[in-house]
Amino acid sequence: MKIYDWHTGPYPARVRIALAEKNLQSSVQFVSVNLWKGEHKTADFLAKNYSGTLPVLELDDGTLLAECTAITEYLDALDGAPTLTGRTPREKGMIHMMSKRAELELLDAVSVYFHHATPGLGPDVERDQNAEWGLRQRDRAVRGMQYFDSVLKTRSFIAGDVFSMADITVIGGLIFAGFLKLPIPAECEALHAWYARMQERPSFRNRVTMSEPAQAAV
Ligand code: GTS
Repeated sequence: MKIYDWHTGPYPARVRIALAEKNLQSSVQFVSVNLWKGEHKTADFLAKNYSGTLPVLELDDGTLLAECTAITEYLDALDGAPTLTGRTPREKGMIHMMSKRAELELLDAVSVYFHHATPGLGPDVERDQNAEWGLRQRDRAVRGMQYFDSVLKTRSFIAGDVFSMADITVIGGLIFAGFLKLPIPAECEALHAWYARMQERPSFRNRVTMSEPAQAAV
């Protein structure tokens, strides 16, 4: 299998963490696509993923899977343990809901802020910015942090009592927020404590060095 990604990217981090949690790193070859040079918007790459985003998983039969959720579900279905997308119908439902909520209320919101209200990937890539929309999404992301803090006051992980894809999606959001110096509000003590625990996981620590990037880290 091949993964087209960018080694420091917050969305690629979601798949890299999933691979590490499942000990599948040696099953994939990483192909670096330089976002800062706009390589994800070339015709060749758009033929792989219509949406022009990373990561993309290419299976040995040539099947192309985009979307972190779809890729994580595919990887999770390859073997049994640990399970990232749920063991029971209830767990599966909760994890999917909370992961989607983490995209809507945090990760995708931070991403819109980056692409619309900051220089983003630079003028050659960011051709359709709307700063007002970006700033609204920044505020939405901060409200999202407060929401996930309230969730973590009631349970150990985002979707229940086990680590799951939903935790990985919130981690992606906080990695992206960290790049942009958008802090977790100080009063969000449960979210701070959970994130400190997440950063201790080997899958978090080793994710960037999982491949040998051809380009310098950004
Ligand atoms: N919904 C997609 C998913 O879940 O995979 C979003 C993927 C996404 O936005 N990826 C970023 C991207 O390609 C990669 S990174 O910013 O995290 O490194 N962004 C480039 C762009 O131009 O939107």
